Amino acid sequence: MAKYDEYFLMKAEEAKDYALYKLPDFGWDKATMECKEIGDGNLNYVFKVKDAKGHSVIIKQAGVALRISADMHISTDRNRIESEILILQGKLAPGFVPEIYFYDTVMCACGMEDLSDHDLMRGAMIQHRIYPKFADQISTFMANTLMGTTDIVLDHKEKKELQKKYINPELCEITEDLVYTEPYNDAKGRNNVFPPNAEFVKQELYDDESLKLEVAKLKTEFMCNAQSLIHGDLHTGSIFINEETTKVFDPEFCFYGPMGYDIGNVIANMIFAWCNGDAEIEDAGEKEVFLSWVEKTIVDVIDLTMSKMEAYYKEHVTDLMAKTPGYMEHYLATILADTAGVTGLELNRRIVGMANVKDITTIKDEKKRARAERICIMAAKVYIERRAELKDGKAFLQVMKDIAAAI
Ligand code: SR1
Ligand code: MG
Repeated sequence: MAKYDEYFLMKAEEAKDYALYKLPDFGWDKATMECKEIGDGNLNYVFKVKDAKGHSVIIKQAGVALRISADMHISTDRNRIESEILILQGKLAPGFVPEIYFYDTVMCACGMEDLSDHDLMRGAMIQHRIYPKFADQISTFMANTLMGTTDIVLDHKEKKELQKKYINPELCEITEDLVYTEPYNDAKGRNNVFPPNAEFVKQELYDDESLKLEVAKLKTEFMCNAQSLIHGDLHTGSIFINEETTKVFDPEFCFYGPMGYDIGNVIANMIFAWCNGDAEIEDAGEKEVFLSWVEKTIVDVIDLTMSKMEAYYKEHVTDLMAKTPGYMEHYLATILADTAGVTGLELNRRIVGMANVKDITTIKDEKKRARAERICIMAAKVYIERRAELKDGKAFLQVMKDIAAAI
């Protein structure tokens, strides 16, 4: 058996031996142990190791080259960041992240709780399943992890230590390029634009200078507002879910940035789910049930997150000046405006950028897919340009509904 004292990218058989080596006291039944690579993300390799006696573990390893593109290389240290953040988030929001059993800075791999009794949320959305507890659970996760890592709550030196420790330039650069730049100019020639919408994308995104000005302002906000230790990639592919629980994973893009980045990602990805249901569900009754739940979830995620943040603020604020009457309202209003802006940015980048979402790309009928994309883009422009005007969940939902009715 290898000693794992030098990095190499594992294959399934090696990951099985590695699980045995790292977790010798797991009670493994060696004879029936098996391993499968199950990753479907853009960056890493994910192995599920199990035996016939019910033991299992997920081994996640960072490769030097990204899965989405062999030309893109980023530091494998992202696995350490992800592991440490999951441990921290598990303390701030107990029960909302998988348990980390170990992490290994040589192999750039970690072992974590197997969540096979949950579904990956994006896949579940494409199958039009509903999860009535999701809005309450994700809003608790966000309020606790976001507010709990701010300057207004933490000791300022402790916050700056965290900021220093989790500065994440390479992963941030991916976001700065893929979310905040390329959807508006295809600067690196790697956008994936659905051909029937090519002219529409040119007119509505590449040629819209006033939109670009607002995106430029939001980009500075992303790069300069070290507000909170954000997840940094909180889409439905970073969430495992079942009827009872929501588990957030994959926080490798985490850094000190604006809280609205996480909340806006959740909202945009619910809009993708809505567009998929709108295009793909044929039965009118089923469609009504799924779309109504998504709509209620959009409203509730906004309103519950904001109200839980307000409660957290009132209970935990330590900064003296942040206790000044009126400041909390200002603080929360900027988070909500950022949330709207990021909702729009995430919508645009998943439609025209390098990393698309299956909710949209699996829509079979060309005309329906083109319409879904146009709904996302036109709603995105309103979320970005009128971000300061959207004051609650109902207002967020109305933007999408009005655009969908018009297209
Ligand atoms: C190059 S990585 C593309 C995307 O996958 C990740 O999940 C992030 O969303 C990133 O933007
Ligand atoms: Mg990811």
